[in-house]
Amino acid sequence: MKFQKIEKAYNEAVEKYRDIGSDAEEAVEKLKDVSLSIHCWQGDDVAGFEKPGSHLTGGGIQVTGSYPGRARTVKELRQDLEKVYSLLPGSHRLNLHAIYGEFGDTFIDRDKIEPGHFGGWVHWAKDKGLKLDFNCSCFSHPLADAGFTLSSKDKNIRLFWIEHVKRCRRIGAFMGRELKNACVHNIWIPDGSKDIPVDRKGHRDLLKDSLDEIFREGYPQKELKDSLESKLFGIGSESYVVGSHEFYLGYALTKNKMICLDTGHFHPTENIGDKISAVFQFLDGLLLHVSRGVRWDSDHVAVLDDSTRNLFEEVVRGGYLDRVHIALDFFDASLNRVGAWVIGGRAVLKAVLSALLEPRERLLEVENKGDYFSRLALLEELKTMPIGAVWDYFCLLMDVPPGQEYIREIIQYDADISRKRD
Ligand code: RNT
Ligand code: ZN
Repeated sequence: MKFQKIEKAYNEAVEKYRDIGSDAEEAVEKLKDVSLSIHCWQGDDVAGFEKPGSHLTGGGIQVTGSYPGRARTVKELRQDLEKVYSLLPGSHRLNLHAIYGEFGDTFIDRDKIEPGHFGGWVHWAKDKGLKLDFNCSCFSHPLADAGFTLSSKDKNIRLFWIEHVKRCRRIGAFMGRELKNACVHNIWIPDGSKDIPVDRKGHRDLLKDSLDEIFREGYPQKELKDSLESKLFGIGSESYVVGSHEFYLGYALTKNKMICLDTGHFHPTENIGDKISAVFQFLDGLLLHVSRGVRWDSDHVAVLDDSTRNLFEEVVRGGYLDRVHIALDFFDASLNRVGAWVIGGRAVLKAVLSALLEPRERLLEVENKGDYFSRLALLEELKTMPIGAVWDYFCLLMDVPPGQEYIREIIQYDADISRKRD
């Protein structure tokens, strides 16, 4: 019965989209191939498993909220992730940070981690049919406390982090090899300063040298893809960030790497969507960290807002879906964490669907004719088209709850699992 209702609404929606010039059936087919890299760190407030029970943050990464039920062990995190995947239509990836290894009872410092510490994740991923992405963790560590890691003027600190990142790339390549699917390894460092520095150049010289050293080790593209994430400012690095957008864009272009555009890492009025067709003139691949900055890089849960929609409109309009790696990057501890993941993941998929439902040729035609009235009118009409009916049908096809049904499931999970943890 439910299926029939959804199918009926979908068929009507297909008609309506056809009338406006879009192919909803094709949009559904294309959405099936869109894979999100789900960030492990939403489940435990970026704490990781280095030291059991530890709850460290640093490097400007700020988690606020005290909702009960944070995942405290690898087992709990996997349990939460399984719930998340069961509520996201399509087949998705897992994005791990280096601090999420299985280190046993002994403390393994970051310059000592090995592929073996991630063997359990690889095993689990194989079992669940997931692919993996990876990140070095250059924060929440005593050697990051002074504010500089790969660009530190202290040679020992720098060497420590270089070793860490080298090992992380090795681990990423191991994941890519094992899962027969390239692992995206992303580097984000918190380096910068609170107050006005006089040697901006010095740290950037060092960062460039550190990266050159890190990338001396080459891996086949089918195992590992490297990405570099810039930032405008952070808490404690308000006046200067070593790894700025210009720095990494330049580095990526000259060394054939990807950049990562985190939607919270630019001036609040900057349009991230606008950057897509600019950087793709010169880059082969791009990583996106979809987040929601509220007044600052606050890492709120992604929602279907104008900027997220515009971002994916630009990805789809440019024909770049095959060249972008879409990852989520938010962490909110003020609501059920599994629910937050699901809201964000579903919102991003809806944003992609919404972009796929645009009557591209018609829009282009009126724009090329200079008929800006029709262009604006069509864009307005699209906002009230029945995307929800197409979304529900897609969920049903992919065997996940359509519409609001996941809310009940999250509330149940909250009562049965999350709230029983603390
Ligand atoms: C920090 C960056 C970075 C982190 C994660 C944990 O501002 O966005 O991507 O959020 O790597
Ligand atoms: Zn990010």
